[in-house]
Formats: sequence, C-alpha cells, structure tokens
Amino acid sequence: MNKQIWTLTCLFCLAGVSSLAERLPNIVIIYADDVGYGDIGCYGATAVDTPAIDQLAVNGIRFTSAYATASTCTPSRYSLLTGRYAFRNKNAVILPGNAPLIIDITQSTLPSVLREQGYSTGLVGKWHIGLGNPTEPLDWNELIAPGPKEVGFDYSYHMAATGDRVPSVFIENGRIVGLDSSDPVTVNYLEAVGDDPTGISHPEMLKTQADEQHAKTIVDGTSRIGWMSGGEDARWTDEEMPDVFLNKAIEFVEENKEEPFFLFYAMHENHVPRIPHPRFRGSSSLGVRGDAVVQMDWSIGRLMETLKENGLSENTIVIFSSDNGPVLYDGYYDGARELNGDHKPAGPWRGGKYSVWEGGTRMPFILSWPGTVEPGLSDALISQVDLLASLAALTGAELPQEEALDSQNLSDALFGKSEDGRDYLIQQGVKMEAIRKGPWKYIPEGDVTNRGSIGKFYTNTITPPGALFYLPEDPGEANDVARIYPAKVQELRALLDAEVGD
Ligand code: NG6
Ligand code: CA
Repeated sequence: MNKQIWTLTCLFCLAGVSSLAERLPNIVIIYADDVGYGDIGCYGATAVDTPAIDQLAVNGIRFTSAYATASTCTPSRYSLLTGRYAFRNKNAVILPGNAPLIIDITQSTLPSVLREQGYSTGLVGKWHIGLGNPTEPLDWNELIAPGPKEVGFDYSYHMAATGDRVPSVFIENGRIVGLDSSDPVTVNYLEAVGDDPTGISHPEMLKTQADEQHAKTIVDGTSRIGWMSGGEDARWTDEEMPDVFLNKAIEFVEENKEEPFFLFYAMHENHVPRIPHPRFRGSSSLGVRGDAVVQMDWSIGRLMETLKENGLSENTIVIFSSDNGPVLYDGYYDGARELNGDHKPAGPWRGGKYSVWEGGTRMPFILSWPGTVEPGLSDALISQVDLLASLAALTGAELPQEEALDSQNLSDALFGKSEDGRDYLIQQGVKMEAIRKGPWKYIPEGDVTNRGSIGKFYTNTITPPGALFYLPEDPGEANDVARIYPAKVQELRALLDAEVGD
C-alpha cells in the first residue's frame, strides 16, 4: 500500500470511520550490542535484573533458537537489514569508523521495503555499516552520504561505528550534531591526525586503561580505536549516550505516531567502552558490564511506557534481540572479567562474541504484539536474516527473492502460529562458518576464534571431518559425535558447502 492510501486511511481514522487497530502495525526492533543469551533475566540471568525485557516476554513470545547471522556486529547488522548472509559480501567485516557504506543501495532493505508500504522509518543508535562512497574519502564536515537515508531510513540519529571507534560524534540526518565549521573533524585509522592526546601519550588522562588497539585519540577521558581531530563541541559524553539515544527514540515515536512507523533502536549497551550513567553504577553485581545491561533495560522500559502513553501498545510489534554473543574483556580493563563471578553471559551455550560456538550467535529474541500474538515460548529455528521477508509478508510488500537472497518468510513461527522455523541456518564466526539443522550443529575443520580473557584471541582447532554436536543433550558443544554419525556429517557438510562454498 502506498503513502497516499495510508494518508486516506488516517483521514478515515480521524473521522472515526476506521480505528487505529485497523492500520498496519508499528514495528520497533530493539537491537542490543554484545548482549548475550544469559544476560537477560527471562533467559536465566540472576546477577542482573531486566524487568522491562522480562515483561516483553510475559506479553510476547520468547524464542530459544533464534540467531544472529554472525558473531560480530557489522555482518549481523548487514544481514538483518538486507536479508543476505554477510559471508556473501567480502566487505561485511568489522569495519573501521571511516569505512564506506557496504550496503548496495539499489537493493531492497528492511527500512526501504517498509517505507514503500507507507511506514516512516527511523534509525537511532549504532550504525557500523559504513558511510560514504568507496571511491572518495569522506568529508565529515559536509553531508555524510550515502548512509542510513540511502538505505531506507527517513530519519537517523546515530554514531558512525562503535563507541570505541572515532569519530566520537553523533550524526543526525547526515550531519554531525553540534559541529562548529571553524573546527572541522578529521578521521584517520592509519596514522595520527591533529595533536589530541592518546591513550599511549597520556595514560594518566584515562578513566579506564585500554589495550594498544584502543589507545588512540582520547575523547571524554576514554581512548579509542583510530585518531580524530577537531569537532571539540560535537564530541559525545559517554555517560549521556544512552539517554541521548533514548530521547531520540521517544521523539521519533511521538512525532510519527499518526502513521505506521518502523524504528530501529540500535542500542550500544553493553559494547565497550562500558560507561553507564552514574545513576546506574552499582545497579548489578557485575560492575559496569551488568550496570550497562540494567540501563539498557531501563531505557527499554521508558520506550514501552511511551508506546503506552500514546495508545500504541496494542498496535506495535516490538522485537528485542542482540547482534552477537557476549564478551567480558574487549579492549578496556573495566573489571568485567574480575566481577563476573558465576554469571554465565552466554547462558548454557559455549563461547561468545567472535566464535562459531553457539554462544556467538544464539541470541535472546523476544517478539511482542499485545492483543494479536499469544504469549508463549518457541524453539522454532529462526535467524535475524528472516525479519526482512517476514515483515515484508506481514505488510503486503513484494520482495524480489534474488535481492533478499537468504531471508525466509517465517511469519507463522514469529507470530506464534507454528513451531516450524527454518530447516537449517548458517552461523558465521571470524573466518569460518558452521551450520545448525534441527537438533544438530556441525563445525567444519579449521580454527574457531574466541576472545581470551585478557588481551589475546585464541583458537580451538577442529580437525577433519569437522565436529558434530547433538544440541538437545549437549548444549555446551563438549561431546563431538562426528565419528559416530558420518552420514549426518556428510549431509551437513554438503549443505554448508552449498551455501558458503568450500
Ligand atoms: C574489535 C575490537 C573490539 C570491538 C570489536 C567490534 C580489537 C582488538 N577489538 O576489532 O574491541 O570494537 O572490534 O565489536 O580491536 S562489534 O560488536 O562492533 O563487532
Ligand atoms: Ca556487537
């Protein structure tokens, strides 16, 4: 349906001819960063309270076999927005903060498809899918494009990449917020620019010490990956970031409530640097890592109240998930490892961020649509890559399958009408892929990358014919049964090779 028809529908609404409930539902995707399966109360966390997310699960469906496509950020976000596995795009790897946009803007995306259906589309929070053209270096002081707008977002308020990467500024609709033209921003990832202190030259200025990778330009007492100069007035304050994003998300809802809206609320908690607002310090027993989760949950609660206050609770689909598995140490010595105690951030799953072990991609995933979707629990196999085809189907959009190549319409599973999800899905780690099919998980021979507790990455080496796990009895992927079930290995190997090539 196009915008014009929607405008008419809204006029009918005002005239009392049609009710709000008869229009297409609003869609809010709350996408957390590095939050693990076991970090959420309703998935078993006890060291951190998440009442708002738990309430979403009371009102909605809590999925136990939902996956991000990859165990790092850029590839997972790429898949969610484009409906394609990220291993098909060699540029879809963890990007520096000055990388060009990696999405082909001629292709359908989740926001562009919903926009075509009459939705107002908004991005608030983390981006990390690149900005600008590959052919010329980006001038941060001009209009920053292509970016979210060209990908399909009418409105955007975001950071360029991550909190630990420069430029440490917010960008609203393609312009750095609060930029003074006499103090232009320069960004470089190869060599120093300007004369700002760095973590190496001025460690005494740091709130938290960091490894060498994160010891470049200091912004607001935290050293980052990459160098920046200028933009003094535009630089963010980390403690305020979650509230800045929350307020923009609330504003977007309030300004767009008269028509269907799609909000991609890409929260940054609890990615490093973990710097929650002081009012959340000490709110968990896990130090800043848990406190950041508590703040994230509080913000989600505020957003849910906003929906309620505006009479939108019943006509809004809210999806909560995360982009990749958890990590304790990720560049800053912030105490996350020391204070973790018995907390299991990945829940029952092995590994976490960066790995193809289950903990890297098995995500918390809750969908609520009060009044339409029956609350419950579902073990249907779903991937975030399926959101595009599923939401396109829900809103009546045509989606050329060759564009959203890997996206399957799983609306029956998502809205609780069926327990049947995908037949199988691919899990992308760092430099290797694995496959889950039914109860089985297969990892081919190679090195599984993991984040070590201090500084180093380490690998688990898988030897031929690869490793096979029966997840219902072995959620921790400890008991390799490849030699007992050679036919299963062969079947999964062939499926995996057909998708990713050998
Ligand atoms: C890694 C960083 C890590 C984090 C990650 C991106 C190093 C050694 N580590 O390269 O700190 O920034 O990139 O995280 O540089 S993600 O969630 O956005 O994928
Ligand atoms: Ca992430």
